[in-house]
Amino acid sequence: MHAKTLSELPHPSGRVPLLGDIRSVDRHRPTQHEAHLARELGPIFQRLLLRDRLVVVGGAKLAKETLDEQSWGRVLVGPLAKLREIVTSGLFTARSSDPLWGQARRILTPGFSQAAMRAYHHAMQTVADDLAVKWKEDPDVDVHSDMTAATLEIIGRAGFSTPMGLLGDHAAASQGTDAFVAALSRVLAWASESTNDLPVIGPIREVFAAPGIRRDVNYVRGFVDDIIERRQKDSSVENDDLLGLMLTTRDTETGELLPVENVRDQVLTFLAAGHETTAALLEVALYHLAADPSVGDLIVAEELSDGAALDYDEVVRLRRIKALINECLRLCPPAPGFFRIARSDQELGGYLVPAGRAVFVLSLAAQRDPAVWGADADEFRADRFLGKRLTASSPEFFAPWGTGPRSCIGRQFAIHETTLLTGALLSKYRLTLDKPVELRLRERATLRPEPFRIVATPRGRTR
Ligand code: MNH
Repeated sequence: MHAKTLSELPHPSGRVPLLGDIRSVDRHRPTQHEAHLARELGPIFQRLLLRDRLVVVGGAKLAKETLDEQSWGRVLVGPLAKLREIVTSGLFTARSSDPLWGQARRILTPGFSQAAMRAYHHAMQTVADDLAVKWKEDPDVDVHSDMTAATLEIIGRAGFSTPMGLLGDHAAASQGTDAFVAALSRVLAWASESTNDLPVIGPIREVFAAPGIRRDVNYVRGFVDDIIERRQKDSSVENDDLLGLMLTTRDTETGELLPVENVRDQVLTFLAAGHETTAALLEVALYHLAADPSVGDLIVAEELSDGAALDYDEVVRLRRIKALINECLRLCPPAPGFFRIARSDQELGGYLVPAGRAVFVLSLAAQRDPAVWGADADEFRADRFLGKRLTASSPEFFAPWGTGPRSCIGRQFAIHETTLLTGALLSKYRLTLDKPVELRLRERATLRPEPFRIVATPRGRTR
């Protein structure tokens, strides 16, 4: 058996001498474009940008092979490498070899246990209640802005015991949170777009963007410092939330506390990683519920018939909503892919991937691969995951939370908040689209719906 070299991989047509496959670059929707290319070019292909060859793995079978931790590992390239310039050693952007990564992961893991979710439930519930009140006053819902507010409030109230001033009674206390959201989103856009630029264009753009970005980064850091300082001064808060863990827990292995500069990186990481992805997921779920209200009617009839507030255990048992959320994660993974690096020479789909070479695993394509998901792979079917148990040996590729030791630490947190919010809102409101719109996704390191509106009509309380 002789494997072919990566230079022999199929590539998009229209390759230009010297510049490579520039015609195939869609700066604003790069991963959606790559998912199209995967249908055309097969389960593994290349995109050449000047001298950089991006190897894209979009077939379920090959993508699944890269999950093997013996042969493949995680690597910081692409937008992640860019974000390192801003948050050097937060959990997301720290190298696995950085001792601070292991230390922070060990310190923070109890903050995501089942017991911790039970403790966060109430704070999450208050956000669901605030949203329900807001929708009662104004049933014409701007989904993007409400989900940004809800997810930031949840990470703020549950994770940092700090209301963010975006919803509810706290809205009056809004202290620069809107400016924080705007600055953070510009920074994320910068990190993602500059990665997709050709290297020749990149540095020029960066020079122009630099003063603005620097101002945004400083603003975001100041906002985070305020949260930390307020906690350090306030002895009335119990230190049992994420911020408390970061500031007061010693690592079991090293006996060390996290350095304060690192806590800064972590708070920013959780505010960013915790809201943008979860908001994207909620928006996709609300879109599908509003596009076909019968789906929500069925869920309400089966799981939410009494319309009462949901306690922790009830949320855990909402299997139809969980299935719906998994279907949203499959079709529109907020993190559309991740990088894997070959630990030793690997053969992938008949090609030799030499040790140290990174490939981009495109979940967005592999989670829609008809070879394993069936002919209706592109269709939204709310009950596709009902009663389905995926294991390591199932043929289906499904990795919206990433893989291995660097997979999402916030997974249970995100699942609990999306299930609770969806359940709470659905039990009170019937959702519809005011006019038919397509779900369009924009990319800013995450895959997130473009803004759309839904109408929230109170359900009759007669049932
Ligand atoms: Mn999250 C890592 C997806 C919600 C905090 N997250 C990852 C990775 C994926 C991911 C994929 C791995 C990326 C990679 O390998 O390059 N995360 C999601 C999705 C949602 C999400 C789809 C919601 C939906 N994440 C959250 C929430 C939090 C969070 C909520 C915090 C409260 N995620 C993280 C952190 C990491 C991470 C921190 C980095 C973990 C590590 O490297 O140790």
